[in-house]
Amino acid sequence: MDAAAPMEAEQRTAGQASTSSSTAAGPSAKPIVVLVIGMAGSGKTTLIQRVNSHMHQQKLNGYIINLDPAVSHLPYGANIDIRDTVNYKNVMKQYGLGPNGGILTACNLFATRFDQVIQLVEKPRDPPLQYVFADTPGQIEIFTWSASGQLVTDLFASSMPTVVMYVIDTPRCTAPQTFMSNMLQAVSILYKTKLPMLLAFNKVDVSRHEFALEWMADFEAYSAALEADASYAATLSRSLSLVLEEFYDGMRCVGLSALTGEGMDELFKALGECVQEYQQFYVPELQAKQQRKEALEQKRREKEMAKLRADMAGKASLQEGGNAAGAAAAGVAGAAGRAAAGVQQEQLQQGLQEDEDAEESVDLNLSDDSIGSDTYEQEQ
Ligand SMILES: Nc1nc2c(ncn2[C@@H]2O[C@H](COP(=O)(O)OP(=O)(O)OP(=O)(O)O)[C@@H](O)[C@H]2O)c(=O)[nH]1
Ligand SMILES: [Mg+2]
Repeated sequence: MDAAAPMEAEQRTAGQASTSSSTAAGPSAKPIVVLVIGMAGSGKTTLIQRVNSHMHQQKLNGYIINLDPAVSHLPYGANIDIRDTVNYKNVMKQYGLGPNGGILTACNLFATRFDQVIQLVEKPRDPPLQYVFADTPGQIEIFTWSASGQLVTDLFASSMPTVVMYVIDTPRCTAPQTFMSNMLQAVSILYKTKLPMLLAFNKVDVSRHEFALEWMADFEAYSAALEADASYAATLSRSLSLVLEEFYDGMRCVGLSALTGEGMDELFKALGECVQEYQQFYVPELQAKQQRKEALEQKRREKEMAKLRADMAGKASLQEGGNAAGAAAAGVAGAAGRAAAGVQQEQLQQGLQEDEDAEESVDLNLSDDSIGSDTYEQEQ
């Protein structure tokens, strides 16, 4: 893997999408990060191509990151492309993996350098960036249920307003049970990322998405669509539809066509609303999480300091005992005894000094290992 690759790739394509003088987000505002996630073939890449040309048209300052190592052709100019850093076919050969293992490992390798990507995105620009779109692999679980996906999501979400755009292949959702599978996938992503989400019903040029909106708004309508089906799966879908009412209620939905460009204005409007949700719910949650971590660290430090003080007190009383013994010996054995007591005291002093030195390193150790493990417990 080439360490400098994200930088080089960015320099190579810098400015491709950055032509705007419009600063709708404000000069000091951070860009809105949109993680484009969806099932294979739902149209994520084509949609980003459409979004890219819309941003050029509207003079919005955008930035595109491709996180799919297996894509053979990109219809847009990515500012950062994972393929410039890691070749998933080489990874497959090197580690003896199949295609999915290769893609997953390539993503994991790239994620280890993702702090560089964040730095590039955060680099001051004039005019500043307004939107960052990230294209993800078609194998949805490679991003949503992997360490790399989690890392990328967390790094973005803790630095910039971040939104998940879940792309749905509308024509393939017209069957009520396929629709339900897609909704369950969306719920699981929402549950995993806890970020504001937008449902993007793509390919409305082939099939309008109003049926989906109706099913989401009206349980009876969804139930009626399943009426002829008395199978176990249909009954389960009916029950799930009731359970999902709350999920449907707060969900923003837009109908889009990557092919014709329909729905682009609605998409950007909905993204703005998602950012408000991010500020309102995610930021306080993030701050609370940080405070919990700090409190945990502080508690652990105090505990270790108390333990150390107790050890020191024990050593000091030992030292006093040593002095008394030295004095008694001096009384009996004269100068030789006094010398022996002096040596003993010196050794004890040296011991204490060593402990004091050790205090610093114990303290430092604390802030590394223990905090990590405790945080992990807390997160569980
Ligand atoms: N009719 C129509 N076809 C579309 C639309 N968006 C994408 N497609 C087609 O859907 C197919 C898949 O599109 P991609 O953009 O490659 O989908 P993807 O989600 O990136 O695919 P993976 O990355 O492989 O998961 C292509 O043949 C596109 O031309 C759309 O809005 N309307
Ligand atoms: Mg794609």
